[in-house]
Amino acid sequence: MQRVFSGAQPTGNLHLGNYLGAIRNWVTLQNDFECIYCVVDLHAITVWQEPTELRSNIRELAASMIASGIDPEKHILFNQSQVSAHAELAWIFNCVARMGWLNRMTQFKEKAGKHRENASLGLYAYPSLMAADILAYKATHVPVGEDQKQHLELTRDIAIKFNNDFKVDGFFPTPEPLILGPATRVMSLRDGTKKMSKSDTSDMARINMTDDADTLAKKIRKAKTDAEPLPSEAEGLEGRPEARNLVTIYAALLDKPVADVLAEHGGIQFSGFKQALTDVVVEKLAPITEEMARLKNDTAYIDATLSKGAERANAIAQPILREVKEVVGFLNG
Ligand code: AQP
Repeated sequence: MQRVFSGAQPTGNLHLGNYLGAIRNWVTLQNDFECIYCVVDLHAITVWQEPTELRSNIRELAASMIASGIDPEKHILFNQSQVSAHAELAWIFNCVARMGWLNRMTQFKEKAGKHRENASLGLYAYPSLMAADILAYKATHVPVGEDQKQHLELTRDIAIKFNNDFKVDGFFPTPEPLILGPATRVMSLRDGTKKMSKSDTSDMARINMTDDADTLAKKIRKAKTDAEPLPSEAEGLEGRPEARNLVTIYAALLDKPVADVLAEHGGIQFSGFKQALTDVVVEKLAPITEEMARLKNDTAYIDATLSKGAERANAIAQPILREVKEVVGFLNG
């Protein structure tokens, strides 16, 4: 069976973009693939995390995945730092990847900002760790949002270079990105040209998975829009990023084509559409939010589930790591 690997960072503020662009698709993939899903805490610390908050965010993210429908019994759900193969393989990949490749990564440039010399070395090497995450399991498919496409291309480059350098044709697969669903890039509620992001300083820019119904209603009511009513056809969304974003979210949550949403709501003012959108967001998110809160408090269950997941992940990754060490010329003890 083909194998899927994907992960999300426990950096708090899990939002609708993470859900529609990633977690919801991961749930669907469980029907057709062997799936390995990871809370990537090693990635999270590439930017400073307060330790107590990090621990809480790890549990919250695991809870949100289970509450969204990830099945930790049939598939594997675990926490990255509990499987040492990720860090070990990442070091080997640091020696395969070229600095020129990493210099091109737009996410590093965005996250490091103007003061690049103050960014952590880990943030720079992030894509190499991501390659290790995927290739430690020889995963064939990786569901990601648009923003991770460039990193996945780098994973493919690392796999190809490793296979060539060590003359082990086909040893690592070149994993395929799965950019799924109608909402691969959910945008900020305050600026339709910026993606919805955990690190946005404005909480009003984001629909958090933990928001209650009143907060959701307020955020959607205050979301930026233009003065025009909704168009009846998709062409009418051209040059209207905020309008496009709200319509896309509505369509994605209801699993409907955007054209159908516009055919139904075209001509109405945004005030009316925002009410309809609030109803749908609350209806779809409330059961997940409730279950997340319940599971998050059951820390014994979450911790035991992640530990069991780590054991199962380790059972796949360790033999692959042994093979890698053999190929590289290390002594396997
Ligand atoms: N706005 C988005 N729309 C669609 N998909 C998104 N993803 C993130 N933002 C959007 C996808 O969510 C998955 C988990 O990503 P992550 O935990 O690595 O989070 P991130 O990319 O760090 O999330 P943010 O909000 O973008 O964080 P910051 O603010 O730190 O940059 C990934 O598959 C990602 O594509």
